[in-house]
Amino acid sequence: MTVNELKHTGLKKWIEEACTLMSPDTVEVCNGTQEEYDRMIQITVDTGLATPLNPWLLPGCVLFRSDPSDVARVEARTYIASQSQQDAGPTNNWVDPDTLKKTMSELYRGSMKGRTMYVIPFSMGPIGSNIAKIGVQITDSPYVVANMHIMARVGTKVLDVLGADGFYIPCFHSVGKPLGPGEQDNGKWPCAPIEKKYISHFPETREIWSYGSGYGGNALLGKKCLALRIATVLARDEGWLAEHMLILKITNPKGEVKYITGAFPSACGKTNLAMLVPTLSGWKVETVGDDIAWMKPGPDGRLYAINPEAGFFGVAPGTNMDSNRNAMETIRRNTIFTNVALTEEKTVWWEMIGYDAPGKLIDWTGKEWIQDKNNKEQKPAAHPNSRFTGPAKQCPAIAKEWEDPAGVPISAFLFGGRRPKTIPLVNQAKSWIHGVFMGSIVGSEVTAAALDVKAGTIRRDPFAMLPFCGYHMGDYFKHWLNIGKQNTEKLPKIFFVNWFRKNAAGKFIWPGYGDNSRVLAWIFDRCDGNGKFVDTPIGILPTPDAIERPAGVSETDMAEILSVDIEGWKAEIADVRKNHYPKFGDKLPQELDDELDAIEKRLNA
Ligand code: O2Y
Ligand code: MN
Repeated sequence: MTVNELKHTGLKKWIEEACTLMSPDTVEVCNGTQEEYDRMIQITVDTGLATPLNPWLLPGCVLFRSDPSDVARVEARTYIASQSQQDAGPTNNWVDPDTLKKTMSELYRGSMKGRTMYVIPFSMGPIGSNIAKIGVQITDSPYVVANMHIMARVGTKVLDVLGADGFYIPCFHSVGKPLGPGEQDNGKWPCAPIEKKYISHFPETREIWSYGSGYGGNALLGKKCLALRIATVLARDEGWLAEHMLILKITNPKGEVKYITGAFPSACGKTNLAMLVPTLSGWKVETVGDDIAWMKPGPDGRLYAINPEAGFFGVAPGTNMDSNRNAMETIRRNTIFTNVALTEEKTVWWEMIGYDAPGKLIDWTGKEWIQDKNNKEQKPAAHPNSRFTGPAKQCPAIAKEWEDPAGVPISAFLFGGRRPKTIPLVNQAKSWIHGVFMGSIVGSEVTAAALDVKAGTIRRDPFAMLPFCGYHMGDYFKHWLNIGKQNTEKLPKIFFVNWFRKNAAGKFIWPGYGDNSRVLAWIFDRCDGNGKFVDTPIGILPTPDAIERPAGVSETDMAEILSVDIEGWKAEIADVRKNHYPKFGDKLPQELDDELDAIEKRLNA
């Protein structure tokens, strides 16, 4: 389809204006077909950006190596350009929207010279779902087009739903590397230097402008930019929730089903939990989503969740047959790998894949790499943020409801972090406000490796949304409290979990992974008011015998991870009061301050 053939006049005008500004050689409206995907991959192979992998061992898979300056989301270059700085809040970078648009327009001027502008109509969520939203991304990166094919629903069928005047979120993207006459990428990943990268969000006008990066969350604009930062603003205004949460389907031995969602900061094993293989006999756990959940009240007053994405953009290092068998099975075919190592057999390898490097490798920088296990200083072969982009429908554990346009009814929310001390294995909130309090104090203990803060400090990441909330976080807490005022008896129950408690010897007490199903079973039962519990000053905890112990966890261990550490909690309350809540100023809801006081009072009783 050509731009002229588009039915949506607003969309046509927007594309024409973008063309005038960015001067691409040609424009192509993406149709979302397999032919188009294959052609995008072929273009990147022909320009030396992609290496096709072994068609017998990894059919339909390719490997990309990005520029060393373009390997992750860049929070320092990510902006919420609301009209007033106060609306962006203390946790976001803010620039005046007019100033930012002026700066970025100059960068976009001529930025697509020598390249094709691809117009990608995409749906976040099953096409036509009343929870889904449509975006249109223009980009000059065939790598981005191919990734968007996997991560979202793209093409003509989206334009059909959009019609002649439907609402869409316009998303500009350019890698910021125009080509001269006859020039080609020639194997060099195109991007702009860090000081010219901008990942910008205009919440009032619901626009996204991204410039200078071709990688991940900076460039696949449906994901963090639309499905979280812009969606949080839409959700606030329209009365729903856009959250950084996995979605699980759990079936108990009686065949009863519940759906739960969970928010965890990075490096807490969220993807592994999303694809967990239970060790508890008779229980089944299936995946609905691994990263983002959009939840709206349904006609029966319950919250219904969809996974707005269609693929997984997962971290490769650490993924193996023990940590995440389902992810490993998902990425055996039709997968894009970025910044992992290449083997001589043209397969992929990364640190902690479960076996030693099979001979000589090419590392993520394109250099020869031979594993030297005696050299503790050896640089990794795969970048620590190397990724796979794989279709969710290929996951062996994908739930049959994962594309249900109505969504799935949610029974529980989980919040968690990496907390070696104080926080018990699982703790149910006494009330919705108590649960919002739990979400607001989520965080992980900083390890000795992080040099900018004292080891032992808790790096707070409220609701695991710190880099993803498109407005003032204090107002976001208020929005959560408001959601709790509707249909109170139908609200999901809220739980704080912690798989990372350590003993006096510094060893993890709980084995995690598939054994987390034992905790999920208690949570499942609590949603129906069942499960053995004890009411404590910090929340509702399982009795020590309520959760079936996995191998290697003694009765004493269980008692330890389910104990209430009164002094630890007093210190936690003091830390939240002194170092965390003041950041939100007078936008911190009074209810959360009151909750802090109430817990403290119970601890002192
Ligand atoms: O580094 C990136 O661009 C990707 S970040 C990411 C990718 C998938 C899921 N979650 C995240 C995240 O940062 O939360
Ligand atoms: Mn994420």
